[in-house]
Formats: sequence, C-alpha cells, structure tokens
Amino acid sequence: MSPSTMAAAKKKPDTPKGAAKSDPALNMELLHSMLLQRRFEERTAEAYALGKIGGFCHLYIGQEAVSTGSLSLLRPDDYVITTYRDHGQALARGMTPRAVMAELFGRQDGCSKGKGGSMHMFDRNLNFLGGHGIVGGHVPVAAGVGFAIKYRGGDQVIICFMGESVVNTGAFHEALNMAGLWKLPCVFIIENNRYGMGTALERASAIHDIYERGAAYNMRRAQCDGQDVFAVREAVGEAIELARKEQAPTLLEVRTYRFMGHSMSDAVSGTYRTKAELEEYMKRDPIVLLRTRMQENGELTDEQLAKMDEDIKAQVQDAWDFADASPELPAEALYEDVYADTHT
Ligand SMILES: Cc1ncc(C[n+]2csc(CCOP(=O)(O)OP(=O)(O)O)c2C)c(N)n1
Repeated sequence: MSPSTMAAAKKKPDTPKGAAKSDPALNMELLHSMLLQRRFEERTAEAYALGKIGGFCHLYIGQEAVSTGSLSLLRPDDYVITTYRDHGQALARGMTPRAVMAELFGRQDGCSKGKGGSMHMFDRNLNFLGGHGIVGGHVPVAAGVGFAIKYRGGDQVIICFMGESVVNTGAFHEALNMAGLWKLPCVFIIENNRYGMGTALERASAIHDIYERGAAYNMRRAQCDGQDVFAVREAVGEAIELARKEQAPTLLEVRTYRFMGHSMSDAVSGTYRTKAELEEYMKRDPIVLLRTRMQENGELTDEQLAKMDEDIKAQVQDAWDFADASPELPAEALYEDVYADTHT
C-alpha cells in the first residue's frame, strides 16, 4: 500500500457510513447487485479461458460497490456512460445477465448484437450509453449529454465513470472545462483503482488526490471510499442532488482497487504490484464488508446468504446457456447499424 493510500485508509475506518440508519431491504438489494456482478464475472473469466469470449475483456472484480452504490441512486430516465470496464455497471443499471453474456460471447442476442463485445455494452432503453474503448473518449460525450439535458430543460443527470488515467487526457480537460463553464448536470466519477494497466498513479500524475483537479474547472469536488457501498451512495447522492437541482457538475474521486489483472491478458498481480499489496486491499472486499455488516445487524442469516448465492449462480448459468445457444450474426449484418436513420 502506498503512503497516500495508507493515510486514506487510516482516515476511513471499516465501519460503513450510515450504520445508524440501516435499511435492511435496501441492503439486501445492494448485496444482490454486487454479488451478481461478482459471480457473473467469475464465470466470464472461465468462459474467456475456454475460448468462448474473444478480444479484450476487463473484469471489474473488487470495484462493485462503485457501480452498485452509484447506480442504485439513479432514476430510469437518467443517463450512464462508462469505459471498457463495463460489465458490472451494465448489470447494476439493470441489463440482463443474458444480454451481457450473449454480447460477451459475440452472439446476436447480445445487447449490441454481438458486434461490440466486452467493451461495448449498450442499452438505449436503459439510457446506458456504453462501453467505450478509447481512454477518455467518452468524457466529451457525457458533457454533450449534459448539455442536451440542460438545453431541453430536463432534470435528468448523467453519471460518467472513468479510470484515474483518464484525467491525463486532453478530452478530459476539454470536457470538464465545458461542464464547469456551462454548469452541466454531470457527475464525473473517477474510479481510482491505482493503476492504469501497469502504471501506478504516482508515476503518471503530478497530483495524487486527483479530485483536486476539479479546482481547475471551478467544479465541486469530493473524494470517497469506494469499497464501502454506503460511502459511495452518500457521496454520489450529494453529487446527483446538485446536478438535478442546480444543474452543476461534480468531480468525484472514488478510491477503489481491482482484484484482477488489467485485462484477461495479464496476470492477476503482475510485476507492477506486490502480492502483499493485493492481499492487503483484498481484506476490504466490498461484498464482504456489506455482508459482514448485515450479519452483525441481524439483517442476513447464513441461509439467506446461501440462497441468494445459489439463485445468482443459477441465473448466471442460465445466461451462459442462453449465450451459448444464441446464433452468430451472418457476415452481411456487419454493414447494418453503422449509420443512424435520422428520418425515423
Ligand atoms: C487513448 C488511449 N490510449 C491508450 C489506450 C490503451 N489503454 C487501455 S486501458 C488503459 C489504462 C487505463 O487505465 P484507467 O483509466 O486507470 O482505467 P482502469 O483500466 O484502471 O479501469 C490504456 C492505457 C486506450 N485504450 N486509449
């Protein structure tokens, strides 16, 4: 653990925020959402190893409190946009495991008809605007959506997820400058998992508390613990309220950690981090933190947990079977869905 992260960890004890006002039904939903993402991605790794999934594939394991905490607060008419590490967010937004798995398998029942694959989860009905592969490329799109919301007089918000490496791209600077200048209803969430592929934040950024970059854009900024789903909900909730009521953006740095490699092509710990560091962070598994808290509160019995896990595993197996049975698109379909028909 780096000195700065140690300091952050010390400041933030493992007692989740909001413990006094616990809502057992909500907690059950949050746990279900996070566990679904975890079990889904464990099977994704297996499917990848079996050659059922091709191309790039980035797992989200370890970061589930960020997707669940944030997206549990959105309305259906709000918008979400994200990077290539998008399976967890797609599920947390309500995309079915079938649609996500079939997309991963490159089949026609996938959310993008199998043409996008792992990095391009997309669902217009859920206002889930992808799944983007170019680091930082989606941030201007988020600003554009924010502008469109404001221009049309709506009160929706857009949540834009990104990794911490994005803050060093030009697109980030241009988009946040506009969002700050024009007061757009955007919640920019940096999922700071400490590494951009194998490069530690401290080796790539002049500022280590990267939420401070919001100062350059005259934007509200904050930082929170990304392993504690309640801390995420509290921080994102404030940002959403500001965006919805005052149409003002926030830059939120959420400190999290990925438990797996950058993608399926590198080893879990790699040479850029030590096994000891990985083990240290894994002590703060977001699912274990929530589960333990619920068990201590008497909100979750061992039987309930086992049943939830069993049901989720069955749902993921169903998604696998569905994806496996779904056909591939014919080659001619490659030429479809390239341009939008603006006359309909
Ligand atoms: C413009 C651009 N440059 C480089 C890459 C290759 N690349 C893919 S992921 C990645 C690291 C991004 O790290 P971060 O933003 O911290 O997100 P994380 O992968 O940790 O979620 C890089 C450099 C890319 N996809 N796009």
